[in-house]
Amino acid sequence: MTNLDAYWMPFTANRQFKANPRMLVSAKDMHFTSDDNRSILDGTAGLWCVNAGHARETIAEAVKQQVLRLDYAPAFQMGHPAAFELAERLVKLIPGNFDRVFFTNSGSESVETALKIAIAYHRVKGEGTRQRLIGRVRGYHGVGFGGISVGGIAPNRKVFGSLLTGVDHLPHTHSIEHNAFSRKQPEWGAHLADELEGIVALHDASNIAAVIVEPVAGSTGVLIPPKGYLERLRAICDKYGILLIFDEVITGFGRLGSSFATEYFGVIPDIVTAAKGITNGTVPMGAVFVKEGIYDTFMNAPENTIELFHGYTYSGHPVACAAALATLDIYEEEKLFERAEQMASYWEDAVHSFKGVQHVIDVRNLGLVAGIELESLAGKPGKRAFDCFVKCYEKGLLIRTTGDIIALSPPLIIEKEHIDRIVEILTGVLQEME
Ligand code: PXG
Repeated sequence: MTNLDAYWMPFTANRQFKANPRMLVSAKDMHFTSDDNRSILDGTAGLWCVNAGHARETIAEAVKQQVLRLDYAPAFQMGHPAAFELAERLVKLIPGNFDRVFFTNSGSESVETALKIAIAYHRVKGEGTRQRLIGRVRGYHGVGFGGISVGGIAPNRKVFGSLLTGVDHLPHTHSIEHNAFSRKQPEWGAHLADELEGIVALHDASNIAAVIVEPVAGSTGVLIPPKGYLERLRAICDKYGILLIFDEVITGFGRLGSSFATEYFGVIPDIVTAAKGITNGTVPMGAVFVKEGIYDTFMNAPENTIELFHGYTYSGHPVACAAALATLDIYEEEKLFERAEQMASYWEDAVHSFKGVQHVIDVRNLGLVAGIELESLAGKPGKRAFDCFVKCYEKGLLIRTTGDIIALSPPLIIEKEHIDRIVEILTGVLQEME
């Protein structure tokens, strides 16, 4: 038996886990296999990343070939073909006029990169006072200091000191009172975008660099934007020359049944962050897309100067690029984004069948995402959902929970029978739970 002591596990109750480990040893398509040789249906695409399903042969082959051909090339002042090819493919995939991509290794790094680009962009334009960043309550933007500062999840912030200065937050848009059991976008809440006007009035537009939001907030419990909300944010940012950043780490690469949320909602931000599904979760990688004009603004410095003092040893790593190119091929050949769109109505009906099941106080959905909110046990927030997670795992289903919200986000290759199975297991667990 492997010794579990040395590994300090991320975002995990370490002692609880090590006392009763849940160990996955292999995976194929829609299923994991656990160390006690049980098949576990993947209701979460890993952590929202394995959009094309597990263990895809063509990605494995592309990775192997890349390691043998060119395992690594320095990322600074040197290049290799796959990074340029991938960037070209990505800007063609995303709608709107995004014309450049900066590569990172995770969603968190994409967020830090986007925030830094936003502040530096205003400075090179001669508006160096624009330094403030506006996030949103309940926002999740990874775990870098920038990301937790603009993020709005107290436990992710409170023990980490003074964070970034000059940050403010919009209110979140979640309201069970007004929007419980909405299908797709809820009706109530577009006016919450107008809170940005108040923030601008307080700090003055000349001091604000960017607003960052998740178009659909994922890890904070599946918060779907109210109808008209994102449009209003866009309009207010335009009015004051503030850059709008969409954090699409979860919503990118087909999750909503479109390439990006940007396409789904028809609202085009200035910067988009991505990661996760870019390589189907096989090799760490992230990307930041910038709208036409942003890159060009940086190109006014003398030609021999480095225009942006930012980057990672592994920006555009050859193996990540190879995995991403093979992943994009799968998305395209199997039309997985369209497939997700087609499956979304069956998914919607299925998850809304949780309405009326005991403990369930809300169900919300969009694309192949669903949030099922449970009533908390008195004095024990999060316990009911976590117990549900453990019981589902025992019965062969992987779900994610945050607080007392269950988040479902299966691989886009999911079949109706898998959806039925998710509903069957989860309903059974909820019915037998305290
Ligand atoms: N932005 C968003 C919107 C995310 O969802 C990140 C940034 C950070 O990405 P990295 O690659 O640095 O982890 C994320 C990550 C969950 C869950 O269960 C969600 C994430 C990560 C782990 C778990 O909801 N999102």
